[in-house]
Amino acid sequence: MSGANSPQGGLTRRSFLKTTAAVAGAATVVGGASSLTALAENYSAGQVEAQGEQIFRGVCRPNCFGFCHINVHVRDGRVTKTSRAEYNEECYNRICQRGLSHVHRIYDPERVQYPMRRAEGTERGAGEWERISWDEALTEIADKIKSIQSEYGEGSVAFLTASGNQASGITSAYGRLQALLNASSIGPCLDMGSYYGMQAVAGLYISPLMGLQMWEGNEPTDAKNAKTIVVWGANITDAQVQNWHLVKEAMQNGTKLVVIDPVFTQIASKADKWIPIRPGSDTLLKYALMNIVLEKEAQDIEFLQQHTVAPFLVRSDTGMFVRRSDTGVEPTATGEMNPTTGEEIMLDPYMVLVDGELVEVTEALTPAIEGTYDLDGVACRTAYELLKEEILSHSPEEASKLTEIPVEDIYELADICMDTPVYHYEGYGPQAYNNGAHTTMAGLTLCALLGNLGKPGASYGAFWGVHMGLGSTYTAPNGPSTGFSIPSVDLKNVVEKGQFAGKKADIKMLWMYSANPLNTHTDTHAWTDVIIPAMEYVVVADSALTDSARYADMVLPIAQWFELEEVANAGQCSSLHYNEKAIEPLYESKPDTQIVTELAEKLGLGQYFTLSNEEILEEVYNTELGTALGMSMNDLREKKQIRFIPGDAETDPHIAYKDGAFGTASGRFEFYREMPTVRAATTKTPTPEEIDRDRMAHWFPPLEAWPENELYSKYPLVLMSERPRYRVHSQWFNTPLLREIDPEPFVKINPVDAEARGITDGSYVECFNDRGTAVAKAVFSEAIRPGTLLYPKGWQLNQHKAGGWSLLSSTEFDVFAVNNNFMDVLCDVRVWEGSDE
Ligand SMILES: Nc1nc2c(c(=O)[nH]1)N[C@H]1C(S)=C(S)[C@@H](COP(=O)(O)OP(=O)(O)OC[C@H]3O[C@@H](n4cnc5c(=O)[nH]c(N)nc54)[C@H](O)[C@@H]3O)O[C@H]1N2
Ligand SMILES: Nc1nc2c(c(=O)[nH]1)N[C@H]1C(S)=C(S)[C@@H](COP(=O)(O)OP(=O)(O)OC[C@H]3O[C@@H](n4cnc5c(=O)[nH]c(N)nc54)[C@H](O)[C@@H]3O)O[C@H]1N2
Ligand code: SF4
Ligand SMILES: [Mo]
Repeated sequence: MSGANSPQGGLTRRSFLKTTAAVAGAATVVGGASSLTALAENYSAGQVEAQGEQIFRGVCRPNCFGFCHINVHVRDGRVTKTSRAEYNEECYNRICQRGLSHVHRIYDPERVQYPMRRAEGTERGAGEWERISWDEALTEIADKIKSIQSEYGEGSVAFLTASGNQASGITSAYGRLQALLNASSIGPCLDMGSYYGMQAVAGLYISPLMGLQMWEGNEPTDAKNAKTIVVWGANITDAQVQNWHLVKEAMQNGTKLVVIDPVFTQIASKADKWIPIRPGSDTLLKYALMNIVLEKEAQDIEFLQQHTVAPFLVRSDTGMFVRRSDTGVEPTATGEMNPTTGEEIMLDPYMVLVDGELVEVTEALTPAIEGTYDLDGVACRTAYELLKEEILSHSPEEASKLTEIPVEDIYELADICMDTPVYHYEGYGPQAYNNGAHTTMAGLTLCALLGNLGKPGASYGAFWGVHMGLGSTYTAPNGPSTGFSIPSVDLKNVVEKGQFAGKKADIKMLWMYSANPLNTHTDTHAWTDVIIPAMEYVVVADSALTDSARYADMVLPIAQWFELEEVANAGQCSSLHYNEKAIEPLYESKPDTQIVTELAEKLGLGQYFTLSNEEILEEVYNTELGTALGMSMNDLREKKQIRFIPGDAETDPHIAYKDGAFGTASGRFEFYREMPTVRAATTKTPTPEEIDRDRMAHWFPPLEAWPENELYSKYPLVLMSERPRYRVHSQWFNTPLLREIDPEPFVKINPVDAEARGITDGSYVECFNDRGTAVAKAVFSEAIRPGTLLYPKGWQLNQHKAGGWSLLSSTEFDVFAVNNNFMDVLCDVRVWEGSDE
């Protein structure tokens, strides 16, 4: 049996060895590094229109951060190939093997071609489908929405999305429908450890062009201005390929590269120094580095005084900063209104110490960063004193024991960090543990201590922006939805409790689009055993029969990226990217915008959905603001790529926190926070201890993946994932060309761990814990430290011989960051006893 319904999802084992070799070679070509010039020159020959061919501008838009501009070559209404198109900023020209294999994805015989309903009398997930017409499908969905809403309330219908396609048309159309229905939304909890950690201490940057740097750091084109690039758990050569040439070019100019990663990754192999670290322990290493900074008196006093909360006094009774009102002077009115609360802004300045006296911060040129003050019997200390105490409690020797990094290496790394400017490139590995937000907070704090922020070459973080829109009311014509906003990692709890935000919450219908949570979110069992069974109806709109689609009652075929006009609005480069329609939607597929429009008609909301896909984009971009900022649809159609942050990648790269300006309440770097607030409301409430803990970066072990954990004696291996070159998350999972090179799931294991368990290289093994199992081929690798396993992520369940990777992780989450703990997982591995075929 082959095709979408085969038990192994059409996984091919044919081996066209010749093709494989050729493609594997091409797979390493990314970007415009100078040593690849010869290849790049040959390659450009294929980027022009051949006779009888038309080229359309496409944008490849999975969330790999790349958003590569692509020439979509079309002949007789069919895409014949894809090639690299030019960015306006040349240094961002790039394409990868996935971008080159679109033809195989578009015409994948297993693509969902028509609406499919779960066959009557079969279980969800059984894989039996009945082809139906669009009219039948949308009538059924509309009836379900109406009946479920009337029985359980409007918020019982929920839409769930993730990062499958971050673009304006699709988001606007679903947003509008959701708002009009007062439906609930289930939001992604992906990479939120670092996002939360960054905004906790440094605030958010919103550019005058309406760009929001969700992950902030200097633009990677600035890395060349650093003496050293220190990579904290980023797999740049594989997961952020578009930036590798920037790192390499910096190295060719003399910048050094240090990589801190438990795994000897490809980029680690290119580094001047690789520092293997025990998973989940980065915060401790950062504190040890800060300890050495203090020992060597290398802290930047002026930066601390002027740009951080170091001189602010903290009250020992409330934990709040001392303000002028604490001295009995009433706050004064400013006459200005707070745009969010509508209340008048009152002036109540922070107080600092100068010569032992309390002074308003604006009056103090050089406030003391050390010192105490007795405020009518309440002891107060500067925030810097609190930080210092925390730093001094973590010696390099203690950190060395727990991180398993030799103490000399910690000292050497401290020297590197002190020799500024240093470009700290943070990836998403360290934050994928329950303590992840604190590694980001600690990394930024280390840099603030050294004044290594806000200048060329001096940075800590990542670089990823999203455009916030141009004042269009399209997504909420009658105001925002009154439904619930539930973080996906908490959905299981909400379903079990039937409560959210102090109200009854009966989520009974789920519509998933641009998301595959049964695969890409933690704890598949939470979905298959709790969430999905609690639903009366499940819809998935996708072009592939994913794990999530397989558990749906109705699967809707969507038009793929080059089959409609769109504007991609997120990612690295912080630009809007214009995607032209190259071909008609294949088979019976429709753009999401059209699906929403046709459904709205059946729901009696037709008067709100009179615009075509193109007109929706015009409505969203042709606002007064859009025209004023040069971001109208005309601008986009003409320019193709428009930055939504000021500057120029090559000549004027974005500098985060420029000149020490931070987006926090105080405008300073807040290594100490008065009142930590959660990123998103959940069914959990922070305890007083957790609030106290989150005021500053703190070291505490991962929830599970740590030797002290009681599970450790039973499950001694930390289960980590990597981003494979052949998929972005679960996308391209079935693309025949890529399956030739990467045919089936495998797991990398250190030979020491394998031999102790009688496992041989290339044999099938079962990774397991109390939550679930995954069977994959063992690949011996000295690059994996003993005590860990590493699997390339994104295979669908039915592509494994048994089980699946996300069955092993849990939906536990940190109450503040509300993040998926992808790597905070313990397991063990054994020889698989199942049959080979
Ligand atoms: N091909 C491909 N590219 C992708 C994606 C994809 O699925 N496929 N996904 C995209 C997305 S959404 C994201 S968020 C990015 C992520 O991009 P990256 O952050 O570059 O990649 P990750 O695989 O998340 O992890 C980075 C590294 O962290 C290491 N690591 C794990 N635990 C720790 C730890 O405790 N400390 C330290 N220091 N390192 C640790 C891992 O070994 C890994 O090498 O990749 C994007 N790019
Ligand atoms: N084990 C492990 N799992 C992880 C991670 C990890 O490090 N380890 N990383 C996580 C991270 S950081 C991320 S960002 C997530 C991503 O998680 P997801 O966003 O769920 O992953 P994708 O597979 O990229 O996309 C989901 C689906 O969107 C569909 N899609 C694409 N375009 C469109 C469209 O235009 N319309 C509709 N309706 N659907 C579309 C795709 O076909 C795909 O099936 O994965 C996470 N999963
Ligand atoms: S998958 Fe990512 S890196 Fe590859 S071509 Fe597409 S956008 Fe670019
Ligand atoms: Mo991500």
